[in-house]
Amino acid sequence: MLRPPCRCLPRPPRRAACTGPGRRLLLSTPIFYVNGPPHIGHLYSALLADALHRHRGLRGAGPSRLSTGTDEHGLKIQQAAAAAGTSPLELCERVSGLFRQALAQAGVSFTDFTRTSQPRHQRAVQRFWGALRDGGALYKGSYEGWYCTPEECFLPESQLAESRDAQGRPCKVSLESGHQVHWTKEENYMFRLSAFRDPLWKWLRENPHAISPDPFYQRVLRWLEEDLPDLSVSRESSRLQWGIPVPGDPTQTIYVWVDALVNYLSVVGYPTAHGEWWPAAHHIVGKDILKFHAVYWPALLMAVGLQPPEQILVHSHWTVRGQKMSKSLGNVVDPFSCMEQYTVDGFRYFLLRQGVPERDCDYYHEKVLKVVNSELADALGGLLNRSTALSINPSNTYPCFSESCFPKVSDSREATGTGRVSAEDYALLTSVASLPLQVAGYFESFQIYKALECITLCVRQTNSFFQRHRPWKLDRKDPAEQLWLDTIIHVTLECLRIFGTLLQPVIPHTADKLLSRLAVEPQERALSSLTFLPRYSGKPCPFEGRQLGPDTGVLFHRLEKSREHQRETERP
Ligand code: ME8
Repeated sequence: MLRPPCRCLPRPPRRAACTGPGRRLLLSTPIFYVNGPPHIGHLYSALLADALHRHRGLRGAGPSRLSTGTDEHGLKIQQAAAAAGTSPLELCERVSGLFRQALAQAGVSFTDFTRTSQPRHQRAVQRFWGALRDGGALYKGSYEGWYCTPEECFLPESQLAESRDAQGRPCKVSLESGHQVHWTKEENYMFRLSAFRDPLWKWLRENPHAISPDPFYQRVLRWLEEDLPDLSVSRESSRLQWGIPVPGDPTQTIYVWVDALVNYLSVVGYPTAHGEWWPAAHHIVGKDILKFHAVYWPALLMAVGLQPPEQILVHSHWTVRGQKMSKSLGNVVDPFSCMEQYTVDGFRYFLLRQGVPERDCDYYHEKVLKVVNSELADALGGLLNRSTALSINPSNTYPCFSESCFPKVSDSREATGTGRVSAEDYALLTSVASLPLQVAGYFESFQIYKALECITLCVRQTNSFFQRHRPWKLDRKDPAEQLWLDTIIHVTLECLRIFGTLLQPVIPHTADKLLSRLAVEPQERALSSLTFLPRYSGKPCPFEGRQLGPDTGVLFHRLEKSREHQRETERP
């Protein structure tokens, strides 16, 4: 292929405009293809972003936005519409609406929903293209190779395998996705990706946390050691009509991945207003689209003189009973029915508690029931229920803490044999007091599942504390016993207040119910002002003596086995 000389590449990226405390942050999910309805994998990406967004809000960490949306152009959508006997526009309207509805129903706190068919986005893409062209990053060349339409990219031989098509004829398929590829030869615009190997390498070496978790960072470094050929960034309009035309050349349509990636800029007002937000962007993406985000996108940005995004947070995939989710296997899990079956918070909790970004995670019905019932219904709900029971707290108020019952010690290891309080009780205080920082650290390092694991451990510890002291056995007529009883309840409610506050980004409805029951006002639910058990340190507690909230109902109802699964297990 003929490569005309490069005019002025690469350009040094501009300095970050938005660093420092209270700074802005753009969180994003991928924009999803509309060739099929949403599934739980899409929801998982959005929930990770949502939990980070909500946690940031509770920390008062500065203005942030959460962008999501739908990727509506390309051959894949054009073909899906033709197969469905509808127009691409009709297909996009319908399926984009489903994505929006699923995310809204799941409580995803998105501030922006981009559709690549929107004129605002299309203008931004054309301007971006103009900047690439003006910077000398594009040239026209004849390109040929194996194109995989479901992945919307050309694949090198090393990523192909031999297979057979539906008619039994030999064909080539993508190693990664198993989809058939087709030999394509076209006149295309090419992007000088090869010129960006060194700048990309430098960027990654200087920013070891730019791609997280680390195994994905290492993967990208390995890619940069391999061949990095130039990238075809347009398709002939005769083949691909459903897309954004190349400015000044109607015979070509802009490659759908360039179109889609620019959504992260168009959403913050590129080409005029993006400076307020860019490059303070954290992209949450699945491992399947890592190369597009960690290699192509930063290179494209550098080519127009912009900085790469601050972070790319990568997660692995959900499988279903050990199998990859796929239309052909008929095992794609519908998020609407999961939310109905497990409740919104139940399903949010399951995905975020069991989803480990570094590795694929498996979904199946019994596992959801087990996790959600044991941790939300029994442990958390049971603790609230027991510690607010009218039989032990008939006044239904937040009881007082007595320093004499729970004397302060400077080191919890010294605390054996101090009256009724045991070393384990002091250990509980230490665990819960350090929980907010621990949880914040895990959110910061994109390990939300670990944050939830720590909270769960503390809930268990609190249950043991309550159980150990058997407050229901205490004699309320005896003033000394009453003081001790009140102290046990006070400590338990304080622990619950911390759990409820920390769980808000993950199970917002349940956390709201819990905090309302504890009479914690909305303005008292932020993480920045969260203080655990102030009375233990001799400080006043604003909750003492408050009337508890009126909703005495069950915090989280146990989930029942679905009828369908009931039948499955009953089969001989
Ligand atoms: O790739 N488990 O869109 P897409 C977890 N339009 N997450 C999964 C998943 C699974 N089994 N399957 C999909 C595209 N995902 C492009 C993106 S962005 C500029 C353009 C999630 O509809 C995961 O985040 O195929 C993955 O990266 C994304 O959905 C792909 O969605």
